[in-house]
Amino acid sequence: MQGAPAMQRYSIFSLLRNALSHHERWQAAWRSPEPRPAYDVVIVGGGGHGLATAYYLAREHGITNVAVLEQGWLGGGNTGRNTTIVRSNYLWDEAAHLYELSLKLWEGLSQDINYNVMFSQRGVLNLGHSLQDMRDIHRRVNANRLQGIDAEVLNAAQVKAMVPILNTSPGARYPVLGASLQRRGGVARHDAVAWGFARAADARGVDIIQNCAVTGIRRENGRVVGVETSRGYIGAGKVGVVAAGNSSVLAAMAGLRLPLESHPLQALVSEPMKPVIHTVIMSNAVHGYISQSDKGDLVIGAGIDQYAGYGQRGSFHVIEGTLAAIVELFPSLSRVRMNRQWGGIVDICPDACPILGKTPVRGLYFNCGWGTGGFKATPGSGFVFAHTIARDEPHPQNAAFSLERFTSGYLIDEHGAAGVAH
Ligand code: FAD
Ligand code: PYC
Repeated sequence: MQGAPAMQRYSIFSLLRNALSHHERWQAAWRSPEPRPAYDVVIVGGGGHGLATAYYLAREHGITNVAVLEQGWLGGGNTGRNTTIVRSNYLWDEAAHLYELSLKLWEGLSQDINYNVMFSQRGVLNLGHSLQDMRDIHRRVNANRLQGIDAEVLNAAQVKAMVPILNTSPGARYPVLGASLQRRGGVARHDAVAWGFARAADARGVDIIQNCAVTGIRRENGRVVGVETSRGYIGAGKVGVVAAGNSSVLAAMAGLRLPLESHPLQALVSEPMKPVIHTVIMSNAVHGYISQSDKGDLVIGAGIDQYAGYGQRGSFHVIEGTLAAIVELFPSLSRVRMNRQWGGIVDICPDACPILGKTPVRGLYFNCGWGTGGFKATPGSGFVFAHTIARDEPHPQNAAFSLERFTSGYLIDEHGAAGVAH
């Protein structure tokens, strides 16, 4: 200890003090205020997207009379249930630019919100198992390069060099012919994203109110005027709904129908192991993907359960199919034990792209339909949604993702890039 720098001494003492306490001296990261009678903007949903929206409303537009209403606890929805993959390698310009805006924000996020979100750019591989997979990979990599997004095609030997435990033998049930690689892709700590945005938004004056379910959306003369909640009525100049798996339920409260289907999507983690996988590996063909957390557990995800529903749990046959595929790809993992499994509800649009914009009700905005892939979009989604709410017009990067595309027919089909889970 002698001669240790002051900062280090402080950290060791505070670590000891907190280890021996019951955390009673910990400073709350955000306030828990009583709801005010009215706000300029009410955000429904305290997941990453809702909290990011509130943060950027305050930071970019100076709108701080804002409440985020969360029915449970922050990040208890899909934000805390996803497998944390971040990438921007989508096919069509509209989607690729939106996700790339987000990826650029991820690259400075920990500094921006002064909270370590553990963003780790360890690369994302999308495996190709057939000639058609490889044609699709080439097409998407070429598109990404034209869009200014980093993308490479790897052959089987290059994939093997990156992931030695992957079975690349030609006799494998799913032979690996190659892969696309986005080196700037990776993973982040999902809870930290919610907590970091919450703390940063709170510091700018946003009220974050947990255990506050929105039960109705009040309208007068075609305009939103407030929300009914489990803690009473709250007036609002504008309302932004960012409720992921519950979007259709919220839309119905405003007399709207959205082109969404809600499905369970599940994931599981293994016991912790020494590092064996240093990148993210996804395989659309086999509906499985895997990465290894810094703690050492294997993080494994599946395709959606095909039935629609609101139960935040999955079914055994999907886990069984996914683990069979993972073991085919990584035979040496066959004896690893799985520790935990969970599910979240994802809202999926017919074109596997989100809805982000205005609704026929004036002052009411929806941000939904991210399906199986919205975690990577968290900062970008919040950034453009805040712009849309503040200015009552879309940001150039979300203009194509309006509700009108389902009547104009200008769909943006990203089923290929949304990939694995579909
Ligand atoms: P949420 O975090 O779900 O936030 C919505 C919030 O709204 C919830 O907290 C909910 O409680 C609240 N709410 C709902 N109704 C009400 C109401 N009436 N009143 C008040 N609050 C309400 N995406 C990726 O990019 N990469 C991945 O690797 C990835 N893996 C995934 C794996 C799984 C198993 C799952 C389920 C999803 C995955 N996703 C992934 C998708 C991603 O998690 C979501 O798209 C994203 O987290 C959505 O964020 P959100 O903030 O909109 O939603
Ligand atoms: O969108 O990259 C993704 C993803 C991976 C797993 C679930 N979603």
